[in-house]
Amino acid sequence: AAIQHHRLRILGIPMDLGQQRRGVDMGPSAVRYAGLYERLRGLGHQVEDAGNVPVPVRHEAAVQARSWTETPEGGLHHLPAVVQACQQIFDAAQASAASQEIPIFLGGDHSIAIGTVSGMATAGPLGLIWVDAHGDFNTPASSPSGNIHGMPVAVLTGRGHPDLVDLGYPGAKLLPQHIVLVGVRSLDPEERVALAGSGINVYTMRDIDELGMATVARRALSRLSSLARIHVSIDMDAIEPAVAPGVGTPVAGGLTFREAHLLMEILAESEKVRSVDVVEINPILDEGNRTAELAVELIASLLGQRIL
Ligand code: EXY
Ligand code: MN
Ligand code: MN
Ligand code: MN
Repeated sequence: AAIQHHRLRILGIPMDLGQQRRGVDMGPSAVRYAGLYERLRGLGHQVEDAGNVPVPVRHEAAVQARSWTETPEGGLHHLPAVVQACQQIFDAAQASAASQEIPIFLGGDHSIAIGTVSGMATAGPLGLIWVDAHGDFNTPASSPSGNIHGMPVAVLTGRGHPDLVDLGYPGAKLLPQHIVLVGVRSLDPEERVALAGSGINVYTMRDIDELGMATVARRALSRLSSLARIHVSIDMDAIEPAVAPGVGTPVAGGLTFREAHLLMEILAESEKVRSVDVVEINPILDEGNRTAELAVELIASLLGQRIL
């Protein structure tokens, strides 16, 4: 079948407050420099780069004055600043959800997905495919770090700090059976127990090793077969760190280059992809700009690029 052309909106979110390392706020620039706009235009899509959503800077005076840095509130680092930024992200995503366009959200750390997914969920039932080495299913009680980027999947199902859970509108944004995790290989002890009992569909690296990515990708889609709209959240640490070294929390044993592309290609064929996050790229830790360059190729595969 011929490639479907869409209106695409690129939105940068230079968020680094959901974790401790510096540099992930440069992710949007890295992906832009890697040629995202041109690549998507080249596929025939109509593309608009809408610039960046404002995110408080770590050492900004206002952030300091309101103790938005250094002091975890209720154990969560930078909670008020993350909530403020996610509210703006929510507003932008909600506007996109109400239009015909497909937004491409460039993180930033994975805490941005609290805003992107919540905003996209305002337009009706939404399936979520979360591609990640991690479960991102911690709560303030289970988190070993207090880092909000380890919590967004829990938050979206209604578990966690109320300021995060009630972002945009009160309560859970997604049903657990409408969430699929792919690429998982690093869970904290309590996170693991909670995830196993949650009803979320989890495909670990072992599942991918045993079944192959084609089967995993098709099963993931069949789990979401009742839904017409899917959000794909790509944490670049899902990919093998030798292939995607520019991430803050690398874990060995990740997706190969082709496994990652095959997943995108099969998801593209569903013609249900309504929105995309690409997160956790840290250019300071990268070799050249190869992780952002890979991200551009994966987004292209997700939006219709094919080999033949
Ligand atoms: N599970 C760990 C924590 O909660 O601190 C590490 C989380 C890393 C989250 C990343 C980016 O997907
Ligand atoms: Mn993540
Ligand atoms: Mn991760
Ligand atoms: Mn493998």
